[in-house]
Amino acid sequence: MKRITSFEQYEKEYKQSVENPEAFWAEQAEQFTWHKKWDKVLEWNFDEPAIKWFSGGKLNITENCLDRHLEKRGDQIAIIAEPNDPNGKVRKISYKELHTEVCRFANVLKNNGAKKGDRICIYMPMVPELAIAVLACARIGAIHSVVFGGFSFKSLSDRIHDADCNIVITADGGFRGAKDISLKSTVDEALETCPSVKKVIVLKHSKIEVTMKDGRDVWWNEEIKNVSNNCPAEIMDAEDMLFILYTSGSTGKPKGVVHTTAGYMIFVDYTFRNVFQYNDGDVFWCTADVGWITGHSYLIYGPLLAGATTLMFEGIPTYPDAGRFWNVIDKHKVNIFYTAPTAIRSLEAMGLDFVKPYKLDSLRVLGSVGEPINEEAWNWYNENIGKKKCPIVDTYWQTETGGIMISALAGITKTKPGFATLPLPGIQPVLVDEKGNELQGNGVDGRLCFKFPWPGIIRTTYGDHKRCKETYFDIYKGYYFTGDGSRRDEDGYYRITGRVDDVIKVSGHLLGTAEIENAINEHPDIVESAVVGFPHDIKGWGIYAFVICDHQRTDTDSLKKEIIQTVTKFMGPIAKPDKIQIVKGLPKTRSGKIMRRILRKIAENDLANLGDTSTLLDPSVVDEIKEGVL
Ligand code: 7RM
Repeated sequence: MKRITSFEQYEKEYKQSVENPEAFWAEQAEQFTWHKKWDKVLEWNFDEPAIKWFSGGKLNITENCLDRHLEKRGDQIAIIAEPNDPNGKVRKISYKELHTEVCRFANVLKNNGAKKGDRICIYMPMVPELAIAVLACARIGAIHSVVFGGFSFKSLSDRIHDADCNIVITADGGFRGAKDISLKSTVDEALETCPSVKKVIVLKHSKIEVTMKDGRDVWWNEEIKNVSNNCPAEIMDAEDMLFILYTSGSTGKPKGVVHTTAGYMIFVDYTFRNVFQYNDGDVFWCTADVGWITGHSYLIYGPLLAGATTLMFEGIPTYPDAGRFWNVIDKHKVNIFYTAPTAIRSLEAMGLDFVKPYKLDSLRVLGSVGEPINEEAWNWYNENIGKKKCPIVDTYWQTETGGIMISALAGITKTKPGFATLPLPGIQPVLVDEKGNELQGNGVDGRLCFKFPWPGIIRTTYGDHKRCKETYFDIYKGYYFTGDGSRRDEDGYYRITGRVDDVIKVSGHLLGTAEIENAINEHPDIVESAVVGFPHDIKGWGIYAFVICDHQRTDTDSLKKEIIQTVTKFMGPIAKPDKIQIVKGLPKTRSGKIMRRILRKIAENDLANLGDTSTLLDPSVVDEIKEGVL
């Protein structure tokens, strides 16, 4: 398999990709199975936005993930599934078997009324059937919308509603550490307000009791018995939708990020092979949940397109103890390990005794994703996990970019702790000032944009193209805006400094502060709330909520507990506030806008630098909040 093997080659390829992007990406597209070749590599316009890659081309991504490999590596393991229980049964699924399972489940979907273009919601634990469900949707041209199993019924029903799904695929429940998580009952609750859903297909996986609704709910394990192994792939247009994945925004409800077939495929394949320097036979482990983009691109699609062996782990890093990741790496001889800084920091905090029992000598490459990796965590990862022999790739990208944008190529690009380093071939980053002027040269700080399309770029936000335009393409004319700040240092290396809008990365999960506020406001005694992030040693960012109560409740401890329960119930445990401060008023401008800048400073305990408060409607609220700061 072709890939970049030296820094000189990277520089050459980068130059070619900027001088002639169409020729560059067309060359990457050649290796795939196409039913019809494309007519035009790229048509684009960032104003609308309207972006088409490989238009006229016809293909199915699952033929490229599965059928294409059968001849050469049919018996090679495609998926290793490590269960939550370290003594449980490991499952190893070959490419041949995965192909058969995907075809069979695709037939189950058809038998249950699924058609090309339908939206199908997947709400499952981290088991191979989740990957099978995703691929089976793609096989028949249905659009998958995976919802993270940690989201609660309200987040689930909002997403099902927005995409107007007709089928939900779920399981009775799943295992996470010592806890059993029920999923089907959450689906039942969500579906009370989702009349579009006609069928629910339920995998029997845990021992959790479920109720099945007659005519609507069917068991996966029953349906799969009497179907054929054969399911021809639906032939898709290059720009047909492949999936929707919801991501939080700075306002309102999450947006359904839309990715299409050919561009996404080519981009995740190229970035997977080059960033991780994947060698034939390597075992690759991405610890992200498939409910997030990292799981889509680098647990399922990227590895399978490359014919790799991908590991799927159902459990958590601290069960049965904080050595579990390292245990799994030794057990399955993992060569490339890809995780998030928050996981590294939390395991570092548990101490080296959990690392020492393990050899970790199969490891060759380490990856990081999701948030800036601080120098201390980088060094700990390098010394104790990589034994100073494994290059660390700090990969910067987003749900909207489909795949990795700025990253070292393992062992090829010289790394620097805290820096994502350089753009991949085909990627043209720019930094702009607040007015949108491009900053030239090195040694500059600005807002990170991209000025030219790449094949994995977001095409639209489902059902609301205007929102896509306004969020990403209108803020700085002619550019795609990421929402992140970044430095470009003297060497031209990029260091991402974090979000410049009202979303926060909490333990690697992107959350909108407005979404959390809405969940808090579901509590009957809360009139208004304002949520901001504050720096947190392990989570990266913690959640600080300022809340106004509609009558004086003296039992503040129980009120705070109730608020946490409310957020867990409506959004999910990942959005639980770390700190809740009950206040009488919020700092608002005369036009009624909450001045979050001030609240952020208070939450960070930087009380001396609140800045100008004279434009506030009532500056005295700030003193009251300052006094009660937690
Ligand atoms: C892949 C993913 C996107 C946001 C993005 C950044 C932050 C991601 C890095 C990073 C610094 C990194 N998708 N981010 N990777 N910040 N260094 N290597 O995380 O849609 O969930 O989040 O994550 O703020 O805009 S995401």
